[in-house]
Amino acid sequence: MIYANHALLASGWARDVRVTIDSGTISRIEIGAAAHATDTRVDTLLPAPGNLHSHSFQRAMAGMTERRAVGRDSFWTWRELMYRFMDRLTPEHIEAIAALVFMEMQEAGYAAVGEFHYVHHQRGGVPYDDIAELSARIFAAAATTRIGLTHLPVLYSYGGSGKAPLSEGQRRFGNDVERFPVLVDAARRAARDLPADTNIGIAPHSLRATSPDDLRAVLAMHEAGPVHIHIAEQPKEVADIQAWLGARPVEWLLGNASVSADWCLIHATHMTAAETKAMAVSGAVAGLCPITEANLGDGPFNGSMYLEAGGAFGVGSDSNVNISLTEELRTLEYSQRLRDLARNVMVVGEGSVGQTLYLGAAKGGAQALGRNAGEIATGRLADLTAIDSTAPTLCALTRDRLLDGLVFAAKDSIITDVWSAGRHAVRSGRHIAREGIVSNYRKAIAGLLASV
Ligand code: NGQ
Ligand code: ZN
Repeated sequence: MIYANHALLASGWARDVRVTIDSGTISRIEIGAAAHATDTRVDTLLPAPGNLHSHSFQRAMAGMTERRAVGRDSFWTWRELMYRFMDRLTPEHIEAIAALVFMEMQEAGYAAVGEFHYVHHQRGGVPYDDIAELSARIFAAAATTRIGLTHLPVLYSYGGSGKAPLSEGQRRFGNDVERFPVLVDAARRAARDLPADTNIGIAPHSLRATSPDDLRAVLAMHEAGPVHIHIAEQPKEVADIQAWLGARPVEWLLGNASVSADWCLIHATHMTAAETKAMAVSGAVAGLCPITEANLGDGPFNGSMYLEAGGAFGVGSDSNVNISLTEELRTLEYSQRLRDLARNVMVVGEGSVGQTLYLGAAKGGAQALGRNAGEIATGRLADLTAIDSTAPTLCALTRDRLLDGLVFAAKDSIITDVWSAGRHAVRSGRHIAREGIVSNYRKAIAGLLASV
């Protein structure tokens, strides 16, 4: 049982709240209750958002691509460096990095992650003996950290739009539409021992890494669950797709696939007003990754118009160059302010920007991950985070301003506890398996550097 001095329930703020959890799900909420001696006591309880987009392995190259090479720096040159780094990773590296990343996510207040998993094969592109070896490594990392996992095996068949062949650096990603379902089935079997809140979806990587026919084929095979796709992140990508398919990426996708609430469109940075409104109406979630989008020079999302049109959104840490939920939300809002020379953009009408962003990301994140979560209510998964509202950063704020303080003013050290479907993984601000995870990571990185 959790006892919170304050809790932000689906029905609003409440005091002296006792939350009962049964098999990972919230079974009872008592308001104005007395604490029992055995309760876990926290100051302020919030729904914990899911992180809807991650490529965990990229964490290990954070800080390695921030040196200027004149005339040679763009998203596309970053991608070359990333491919080169990725090529040296072994299954052991991938598991150790993923465990560190998932732990850091939980310490940042995320209860769950959507791992957009596209490194499948050995160097050169030959599958491992177990075709889902690297999915199994992600599962092992999820088990170690106890994070809620939505695994998204990726179909990546081409090197660029117009069915260009895979480049040397992309061989480890490659599957065709025949082999892809074999991989997904193997991943499903390997995930059987994970907790019941584990979910498996599919992810056609992007329009440029698939083809209209292949996309149709994998969607026809996919019975239920999340569908994630990268879309319209870079101007060159928009121009290439337009030249090939005769429409802009979001325009093409909305016109040619039955995009619905099961879908998550990652980035969707470059959209016309018509695309923005149509995407909002589709019910899909915009998977925004503001820190990575800033880091890679993608541009600002059309946030104000999308929100105005009622669009669903969530956030992801994508390249994991920095893992911070509050910073993702803050960067999203600041990208709008810098573009519009305005303040308090990401809210419809009047009200709290922090609360709009935080609760919006909790709701949209849960939707994108296919998790029955996103708010504190009976029947929902116990994806919960606790913060200390008595800390100097927040102690002056009334409840209706608390999430503004959290998003704009606080450091992640304000987070005291995190539960992933009731699994209490972060206590007193630290992950319970931190020591072992960090020492494994250090060993893996030492091995990686020695192999160069
Ligand atoms: C990714 N990253 O899947 O990690 C991509 C780069 C690619 C972003 N789009 C790889 N930010 O596009 O092939
Ligand atoms: Zn991505």
